[in-house]
Amino acid sequence: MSEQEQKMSNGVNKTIITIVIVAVVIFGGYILFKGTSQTTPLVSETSSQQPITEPPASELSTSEQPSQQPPVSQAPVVKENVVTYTNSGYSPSTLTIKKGETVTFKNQSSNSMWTASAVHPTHRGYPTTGGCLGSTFDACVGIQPGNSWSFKFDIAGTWKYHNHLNPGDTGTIVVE
Ligand SMILES: [Cu+2]
Repeated sequence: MSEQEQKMSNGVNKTIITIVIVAVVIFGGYILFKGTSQTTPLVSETSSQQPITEPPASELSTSEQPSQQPPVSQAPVVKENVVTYTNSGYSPSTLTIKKGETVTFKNQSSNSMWTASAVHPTHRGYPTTGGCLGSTFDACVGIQPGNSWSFKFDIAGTWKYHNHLNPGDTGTIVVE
């Protein structure tokens, strides 16, 4: 009787110990698995999201800059100094240009336009000689409606002019 009880109690103890060991192993393995499964996704998410979002932003900014630069560099090349003459007179009445630049006088009036340096009628305001009357700043002929006449200003100063055929219409070119 006592031997059987001891055998039975030993058997019960062995199964309890085995269950406890198995439970510890399973529980421990679950904690290890849960611990590693929580830390690894956090590291992989943050490290994988940053490289994906950052490179396209830098690639877009570098690819947009070259396409925006050419129009900016082309704009200063196209510069034209134009004074329009209508039945109301010269417009703009005062035009400021750089030394060496050319001004084109466009006749959009219904009459001829003889642009010439002040002062009527001698035309000697602009300090050059060799013109038909005085200064070379002189169209020396009536420009027909729809046509234009250009003059290159090589001397800095404030130069007044007028329409020799209608001296009341005047304007000013400021050469810097
Ligand atoms: Cu004149």
